[in-house]
Amino acid sequence: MHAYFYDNEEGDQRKPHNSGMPVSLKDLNSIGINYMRLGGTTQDQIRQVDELCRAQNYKNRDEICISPERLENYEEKIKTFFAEHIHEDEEVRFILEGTGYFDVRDKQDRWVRIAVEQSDLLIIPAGIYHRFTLDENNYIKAMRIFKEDPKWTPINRPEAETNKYRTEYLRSIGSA
Ligand code: KMT
Ligand code: NI
Repeated sequence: MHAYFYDNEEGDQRKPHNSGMPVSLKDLNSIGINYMRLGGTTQDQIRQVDELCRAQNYKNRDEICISPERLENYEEKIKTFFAEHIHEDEEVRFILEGTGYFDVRDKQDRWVRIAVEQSDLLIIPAGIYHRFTLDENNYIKAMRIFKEDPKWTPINRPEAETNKYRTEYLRSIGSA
């Protein structure tokens, strides 16, 4: 995982868009993002995921493979993933293969780009504005982990502005 401020240049979302200004894990933690890199073999990693799910009471999981060949309605889904949105539950992702970018808004509403790869486990809190894109490798396989039944529905900006999970999130990071 590495993170940096997005350059906000027009053009292909799959390009790095690296402004050259890094963002630390501590900065990410301060906006409620949790990150772990899991060690060992894939089997060891799955055991660690199981342990996390027990400890945090995450009850469901599935796997998603995103590539032009492997995902149905690819173009449409890619657009949905990249629309700025929140969820009413955490977005927990363990990267099994490939790479991609999660963009999250910081306290000053700047985009922070988080580049993820195999072995990265990212927890995006409920209520934070974010989006996802593949990078130029055009391939990622991730385990999606949910508390209960997946609360799939993305709530896009600006409808999310008055959502209570958004308000609670802002309070949790000391911004409201
Ligand atoms: C989401 O919710 O944005 C996704 O599931 C796609 C990213 S998972 C690598
Ligand atoms: Ni999302």
